[in-house]
Amino acid sequence: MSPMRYELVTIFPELIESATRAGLLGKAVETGLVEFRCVSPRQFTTDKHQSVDDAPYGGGSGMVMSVVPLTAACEHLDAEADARSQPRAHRILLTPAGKRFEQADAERLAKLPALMFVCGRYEGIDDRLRPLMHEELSLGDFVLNGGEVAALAMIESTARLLPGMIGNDASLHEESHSAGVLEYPQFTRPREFRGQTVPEVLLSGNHALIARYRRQQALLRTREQRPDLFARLTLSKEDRALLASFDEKPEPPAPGA
Ligand code: 6GU
Repeated sequence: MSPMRYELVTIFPELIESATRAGLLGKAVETGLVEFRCVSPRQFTTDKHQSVDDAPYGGGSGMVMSVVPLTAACEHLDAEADARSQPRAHRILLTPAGKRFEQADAERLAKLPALMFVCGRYEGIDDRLRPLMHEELSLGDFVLNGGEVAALAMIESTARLLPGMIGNDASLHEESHSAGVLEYPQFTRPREFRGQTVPEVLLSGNHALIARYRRQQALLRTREQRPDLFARLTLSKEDRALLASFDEKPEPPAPGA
């Protein structure tokens, strides 16, 4: 299998390169599962200050990233792919005005052979860059100084879905099984920590009961922390019974309950 190729257009290539050398992502690079290509729009400037931004037409505060070096950087990456007979990358603009990125996007993008993340900085990007993009994505409703951290989040969430990524097989299956629900609480040794004990049911060895307890806790957590997700769930009859048993008696389900 040819590696998933991640291309980045950023004025901070060192930021991306250091993050992609660490941890599981670094391993994935070493084993040839993924590869990274970073280019800076600064490489494609012609003035002596290597400016990548300029004052906005119409006035106002702040600077705007220039469309010229950004376009040159994108086209350079395409030309490189062409020269290697590799598929051109799917172009993604990182902007807080984009569609909010979610797990379904990670799953969709992980299937593509190459992704290009175009990271904006400063107060904005010349709007004429937008027609060159396949899509625009945001990490959420908050503001970052630039798209780099958002790109890294999208890289990590797609890379971990790639077949052959270390340790993804069983846990990914569990994740899809519990889609739309938050994780159940987990515990490891010691059995008691500062007066907090591990729920008895987890020490019981009764796997059916443990599964029921975990499902109940996952549903409760989702209802409490993420009412928006909870509202979109289709609860089974068993799920409703698990919630009802908690609402009547706020404890883990008793044997035979
Ligand atoms: Cl993709 N870019 C910036 N600058 N801020 C963000 C974002 C992206 N997503 C959330 N906030």
